[in-house]
Amino acid sequence: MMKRIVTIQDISCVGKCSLTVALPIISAMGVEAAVLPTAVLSTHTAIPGFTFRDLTAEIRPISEHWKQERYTFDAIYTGYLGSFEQLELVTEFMDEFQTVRDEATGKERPTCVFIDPVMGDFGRLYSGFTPEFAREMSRFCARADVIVPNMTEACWLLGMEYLPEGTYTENQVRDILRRLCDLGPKNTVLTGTSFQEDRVGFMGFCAETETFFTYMTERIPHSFHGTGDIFASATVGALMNDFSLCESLSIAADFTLECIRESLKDSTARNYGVNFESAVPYLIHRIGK
Ligand code: PXL
Repeated sequence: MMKRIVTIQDISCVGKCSLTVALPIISAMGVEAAVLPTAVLSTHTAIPGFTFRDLTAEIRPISEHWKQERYTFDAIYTGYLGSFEQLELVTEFMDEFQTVRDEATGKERPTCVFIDPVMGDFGRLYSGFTPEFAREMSRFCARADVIVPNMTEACWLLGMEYLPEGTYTENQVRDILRRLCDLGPKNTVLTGTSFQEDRVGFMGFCAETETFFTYMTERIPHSFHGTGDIFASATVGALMNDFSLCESLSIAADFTLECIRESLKDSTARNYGVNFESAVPYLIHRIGK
């Protein structure tokens, strides 16, 4: 039986982020991806002049229709969310869609809640986000099975000063991960973690088993927009293919590196995102499909 997830985030029409990467990656991994678009933008917000049409008013009617049709989801994956009201409505959505029905047995099991608390990078919030929103996002994260902030987002979630790369130790990251789990999520993963200039990866903490896990890959000294969304989408896809959390994150980290390599190979690559399309065959092979 094919798994079905719903991803809740904006659609940036050009720019290879949010839904335009989540959909193809998750579908390619053999998982049905339903979408609940929260806004339509001409491009992501790093490109000057972007348009923005809010779709908050659609969240409840869409969810009511799905409820009537008795659709359930194996996972709810949230990315970029733009307002307090959206956080509230998506929390309500999670209350409504807490379980998934196994069509074969008719039994219900919990829906996996995967939250990427998209808010910023390099110590700064993206255009339109405020410290108050970050505080609300930390409450929103409480119900997650997995959250995947980068260091900027982790610091905003905890209300602490940003720790730039090269200034933090492994012990400090462990402390951040424990404190993030104290907010409520079952597993916390810090992305883009680096303790050595030429290596980058993730470090995670599972609250239930009180265990840390780490995975580092080669670092390519280039920064690309949208890689966080690619990483999160591939992790959700791998989880839905029954890989463990740490395996899923490692697959996603390797895939993200492959995407960056593909972009660098291509001198015509557009600079608003990576050539993830060329790396999809690698990903499918990597998960044994
Ligand atoms: O990649 C995260 C993201 C998603 N959606 C929108 C964004 C960004 C990052 O800037 O602007 C609209």
